[in-house]
Amino acid sequence: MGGVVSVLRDLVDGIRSGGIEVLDLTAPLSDKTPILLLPEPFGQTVPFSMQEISRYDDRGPAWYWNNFTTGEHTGTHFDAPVHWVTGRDGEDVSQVAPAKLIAPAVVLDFSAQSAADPDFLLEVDHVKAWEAEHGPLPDGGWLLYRTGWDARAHDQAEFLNADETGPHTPGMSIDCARYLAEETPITGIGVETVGTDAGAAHSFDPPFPCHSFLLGAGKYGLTQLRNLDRLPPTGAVVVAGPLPIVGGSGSPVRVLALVER
Ligand code: 23J
Ligand code: MN
Repeated sequence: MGGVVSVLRDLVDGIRSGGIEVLDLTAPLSDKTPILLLPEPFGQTVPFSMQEISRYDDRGPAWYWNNFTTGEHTGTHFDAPVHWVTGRDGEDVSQVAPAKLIAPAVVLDFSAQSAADPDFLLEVDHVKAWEAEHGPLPDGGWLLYRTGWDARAHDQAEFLNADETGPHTPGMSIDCARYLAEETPITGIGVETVGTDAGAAHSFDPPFPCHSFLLGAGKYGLTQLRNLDRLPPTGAVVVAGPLPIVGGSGSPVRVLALVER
């Protein structure tokens, strides 16, 4: 018990002194936040929006407040297992254990490859080569996949990068998704793009393999992260707080990273 108290004291002291930096991996949420567009005939999510209730006026002289409208899968958000048919008997977003929301994270940087090829796919061999250099993927931790795509998040068209053949954004191969889901101890994967799957993944077999395999294995997804370039390859701790929407398939999430300086 004493030991636990001193670890927590060291943590808060470290944060206050700057020895531990707190980074925000969350994109700001507004009506400009890019959203996923699915091809016909699928249903669509809606953009984030706010409706003012009162602002120090007749409707409420001393208070300002809003209602807001959002999809569960808007902006920086959390995918729960029940989001996908393969995880339909799994957890909804309110059922994710709080202890799983604080976890180690590693960062795999493929921003150069993604800049050269917007359809770049992470492969099993890329992950194994990274592990040979940095050690095993963290048990119960996040694999954060850096692609540089956060630099496009100010503009829906640049972010989705779609042409007549559909969206072109980096992701991972079918085999890599299966490998991460079934052969590694990670709790989930985090990406900078609008979803965890590649833009072209609608035509993969199975479609959207990252969703299919990871969520089917009871793992999680985090999307539209930023500031991954400020994280070390290993050693960061991520705190991710989705709203406990009862029965929800996901939620906008604030994602913070703790990094020792
Ligand atoms: C529904 C269908 C396909 C996809 C998605 C949602 C997401 O990316 C998401 O936000 O989970 S690819
Ligand atoms: Mn999602």
